[in-house]
Amino acid sequence: MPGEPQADCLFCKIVTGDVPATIVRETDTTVAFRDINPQAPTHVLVIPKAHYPDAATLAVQAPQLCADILREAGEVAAQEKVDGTGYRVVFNTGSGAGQTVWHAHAHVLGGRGFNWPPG
Ligand code: DGP
Repeated sequence: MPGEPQADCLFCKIVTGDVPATIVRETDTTVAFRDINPQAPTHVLVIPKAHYPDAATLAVQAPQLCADILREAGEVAAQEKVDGTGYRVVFNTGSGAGQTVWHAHAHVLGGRGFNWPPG
């Protein structure tokens, strides 16, 4: 079933509390926690509690969750006080783009300058 928890998924284990994480926000449908390997002063991951392997699959199978994640990304930025200067929201999708965890997640990065195009 789409959205069902996966026993071997690291982020599903963060949702259940079986793997610890520094959670900064939580809603009925999402969890936001600090990235273990931060790439900016603020680096928070926003995930759906339900399991979808990547953002593209999430968009097709559970579009409301995409809206929830983007709303929460904005809430994280405001809570972290990086919304004024600007922040970046990234969905690495596919291994060629750097995706390493196969549970959809948005990176919310802020607190420093950013280049374009991204590396
Ligand atoms: P990506 O490369 O886009 O799939 O991003 C996965 C991110 O997940 C990466 O920036 C590091 C982070 N990460 C991996 N393992 C853990 C963990 O156990 N805890 C936390 N908080 N973050 C993790």
